[in-house]
Amino acid sequence: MSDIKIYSFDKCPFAQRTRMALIEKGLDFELIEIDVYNKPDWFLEISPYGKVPVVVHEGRAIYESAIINEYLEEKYPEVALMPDDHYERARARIWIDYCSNYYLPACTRLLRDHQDDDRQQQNLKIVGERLLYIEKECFAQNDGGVFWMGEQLTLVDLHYAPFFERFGAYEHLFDAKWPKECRKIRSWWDAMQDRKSYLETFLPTESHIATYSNMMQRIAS
Ligand SMILES: N[C@@H](CCC(=O)N[C@@H](CS)C(=O)NCC(=O)O)C(=O)O
Repeated sequence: MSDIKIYSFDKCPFAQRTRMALIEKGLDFELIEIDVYNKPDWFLEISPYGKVPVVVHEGRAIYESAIINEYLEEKYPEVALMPDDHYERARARIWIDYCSNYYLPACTRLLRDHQDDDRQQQNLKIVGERLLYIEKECFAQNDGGVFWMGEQLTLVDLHYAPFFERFGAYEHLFDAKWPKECRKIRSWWDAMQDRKSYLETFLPTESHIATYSNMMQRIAS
């Protein structure tokens, strides 16, 4: 039996990040599916925020996907998912932060404001601008390699991938579009979709459309 347990929910993009990290690192783990809409009482004892993902390792719980992934990186460095160079590591963390504080909030506003045409037009513009920023300030600065940090797949790729997977649902529901200049992001996304870690964790666009439609109904009521 594995000594890593991950408490997850198949539709959760944050849990997907951590499942992808475990798979990329080739670690054995036990996957425990939690229905986040109907959480068992015992789950609240190991998840202080009541959220997935939680990893229990050596009998102790670790939560928050970005922190779990850093923990796995430090504990299991054999398959490295962060650059060696200190500056590049800092750069990787800046892009992880950009996802959490800029890219993802821009996408989340699409769900929140879908009934307000003016705000939604502004939101779509901001999503496009953030994609262009990533293309120019990150991908265009790399010497080579298809990944976010260049040649090496890192935690940055895993941090963003679940939200690019969901872009098809933004296209369908909100008419979101990738700026055509985002060619390097496109190549990245093509490469990511071939990864075993993606193929074992992704859900089809129809599933995301249904999830977001339900979420929007809940927000509206
Ligand atoms: N910042 C957290 C976010 C995790 C999160 O929001 N998980 C959602 C599912 S996608 C959840 O467990 N929601 C249950 C709840 O809030 O009650 C992380 O990165 O791990």
